[in-house]
Amino acid sequence: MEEPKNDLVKWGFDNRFRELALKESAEGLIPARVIGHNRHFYDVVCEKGFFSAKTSGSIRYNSVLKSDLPAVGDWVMISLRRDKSYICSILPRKSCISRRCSGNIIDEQVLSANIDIVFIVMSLDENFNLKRLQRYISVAASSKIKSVILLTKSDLCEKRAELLDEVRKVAPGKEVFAISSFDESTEKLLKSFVQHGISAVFIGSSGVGKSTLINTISGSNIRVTGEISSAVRKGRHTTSARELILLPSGGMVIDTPGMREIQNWQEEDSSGFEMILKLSQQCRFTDCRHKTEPGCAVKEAVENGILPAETLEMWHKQLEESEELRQKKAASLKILETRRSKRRKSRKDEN
Ligand SMILES: Nc1nc2c(ncn2[C@@H]2O[C@H](COP(=O)(O)OP(=O)(O)OP(=O)(O)O)[C@@H](O)[C@H]2O)c(=O)[nH]1
Ligand SMILES: [Mg+2]
Ligand SMILES: [Zn+2]
Repeated sequence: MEEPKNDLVKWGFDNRFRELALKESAEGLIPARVIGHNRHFYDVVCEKGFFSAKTSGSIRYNSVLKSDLPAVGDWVMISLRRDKSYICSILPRKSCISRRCSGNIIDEQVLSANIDIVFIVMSLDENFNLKRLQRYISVAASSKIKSVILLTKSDLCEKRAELLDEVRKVAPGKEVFAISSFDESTEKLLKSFVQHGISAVFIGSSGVGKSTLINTISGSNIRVTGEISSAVRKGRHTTSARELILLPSGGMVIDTPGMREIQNWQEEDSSGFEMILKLSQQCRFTDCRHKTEPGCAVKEAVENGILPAETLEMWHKQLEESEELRQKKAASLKILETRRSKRRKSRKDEN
């Protein structure tokens, strides 16, 4: 009797990926989704079940940026062998959330791939910070993925209506919810977004309640959260790896470790700053930078309390960073490409 096949559709395998996979399947490769990653192995799911796989030599040798390597959420083509499995190629991503790794060479790190919805999580306690929120919004927006803002720990907050208002100003048109992770209504709310075949990712600082929300939506304690380990007095438990989880009710969620800071990999994105763009049409000068120019409608809006000062501050910062990023990216790419060709050459010499 043939073994029952793992239905990849519930893992998000749609017609787009099916077509892409068909093109590559000639070499005996089969499609799989990366659902976890540790230092040496990738956990993948395919029609035949769950496996642990390594990247093939060609992926390793041909990657220039970190983003050329598989990430959680990626659809990949694997060769299944009895002893070892290899990831041989990555199917083109339909979307991804990336951040910039900085250092001397800047590089793109993909946090998760093939995502349909991003939950930006911020708690209504000391963690509340509009600038950080703006940053997350712009990261999600530049990846062209729908984002929803979840303000957690509303049970601990007395100024909830006030804070909600502030967030709405920073994120006009976005869906914003003030919730408590433990409320029954929260499960329903999350499920209304994460339906069959949909992949959602939770991002936000450490301790804001991402893993708790994942437990809530899955209706079980599959994730270890801060609370559980404080009970055994081992200090706060924080999530340490990205992992894609299939929900019993359908849909998938990715838990991510809290990030202290997220820096955008993409340059210049006006998403989240729509209000500034609109206002700037009324500035006296068409090239107004909204700094010291007279007749600036944007600065006026800040003075009148229509536009949060933080938003304008973030806009200026983003413009500066964009310019810097553009220059650094170009320089880094050169260095990385040189490295790659050297590596190729030494490999040829070896053979
Ligand atoms: N009062 C209250 N506490 C919450 C709520 N949501 C989460 N918590 C608590 O906040 C703490 C941290 O929650 P986690 O879910 O571990 O936070 P996290 O975002 O996954 O943190 P990292 O894994 O470090 O990124 C735990 O003690 C939770 O019980 C909430 O809505 N209200
Ligand atoms: Mg966590
Ligand atoms: Zn202006």
